[in-house]
Amino acid sequence: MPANLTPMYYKAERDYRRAQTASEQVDCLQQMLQLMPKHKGTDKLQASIKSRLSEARQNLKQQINAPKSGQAYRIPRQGAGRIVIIGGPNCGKSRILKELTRAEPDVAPFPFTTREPLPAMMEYEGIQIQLVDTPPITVGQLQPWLLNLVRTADGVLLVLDGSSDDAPDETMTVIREFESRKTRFTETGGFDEDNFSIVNLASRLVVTRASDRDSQVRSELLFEAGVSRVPTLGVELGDKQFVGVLKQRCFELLNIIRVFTKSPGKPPDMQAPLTIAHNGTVEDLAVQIHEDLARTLKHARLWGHGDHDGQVVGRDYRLRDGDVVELHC
Ligand SMILES: Nc1nc2c(ncn2[C@@H]2O[C@H](COP(=O)(O)OP(=O)(O)OP(=O)(O)O)[C@@H](O)[C@H]2O)c(=O)[nH]1
Ligand SMILES: [Mg+2]
Repeated sequence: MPANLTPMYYKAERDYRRAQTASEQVDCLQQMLQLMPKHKGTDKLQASIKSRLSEARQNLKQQINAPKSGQAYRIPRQGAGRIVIIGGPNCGKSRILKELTRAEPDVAPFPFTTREPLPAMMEYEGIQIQLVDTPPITVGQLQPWLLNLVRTADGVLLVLDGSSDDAPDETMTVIREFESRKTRFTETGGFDEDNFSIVNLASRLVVTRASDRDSQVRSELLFEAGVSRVPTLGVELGDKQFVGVLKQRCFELLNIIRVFTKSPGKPPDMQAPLTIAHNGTVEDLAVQIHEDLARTLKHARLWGHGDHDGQVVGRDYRLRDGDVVELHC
């Protein structure tokens, strides 16, 4: 039996995946339970959410009672999505952040330069995407805060130094550190269907110093060693042409579309698109703006990919990147 989950439920589930603390997780799971239609088709999902809820409550209790230990960073979410840049030492993580944003991270030709995470905003065709540079990961050195930052991200750039013979092993180490903590890098993200504690992250392998003629061989070694294949992009960061391509790949990684809204009789604000998931509907757009709007929404008018300008469409109509929408209650 189909679960027939609503856009409001999916929004709560997305918030849960992004929740950075046990307390936020508890709130989101409670909301998911509340928003879920209760019938045979959702029995399994309900049971799974209830068990995750009791686990999150347990974690929350432990955190409250335990003395504070280890490093913690609180990085507020901004923009249409968050992409975390990770990799071994000296592979070019900070240089990527420097090229794609206005941030000025320390970039140096020696390893272990970056000690703390650094967020910065990347502009891409009217939307802002948050990128986060991170310290290098080596054997046994994956800090809990970094694991949490990555598991709650919307996407990951896994960076491999195309000019170094050590890079395949170093990158493999990074992958294993995450894998042993139920975190995998895959082409598209999401929870594992059979085991909700496994998080699959939408990822791209970025091979820096790609002008090195063996760079491709080095990245292939990784996949030949059994790592599941993710789309790969070779870049030479001194060359500006790669910056545009890398930005576009970051946008694609988030799997979102840009939609412009307008009020009746007024032109749309083409400077400030909203973003919704790829394949998102008119109702998803309304949920994004305000839950009340989603409840009272009757129909929408569409300019863009419809049959004709101003076409009337229902709440289930699937929007496309660049559509202009007027919502009517
Ligand atoms: N020519 C060239 N140099 C690169 C490229 N990517 C990175 N570099 C250089 O490689 C060095 C290391 O880059 P960083 O960005 O500091 O490396 P990182 O991964 O942040 O290093 P840690 O913070 O130590 O982990 C710097 O000198 C960069 O300018 C590239 O594609 N081409
Ligand atoms: Mg760095």
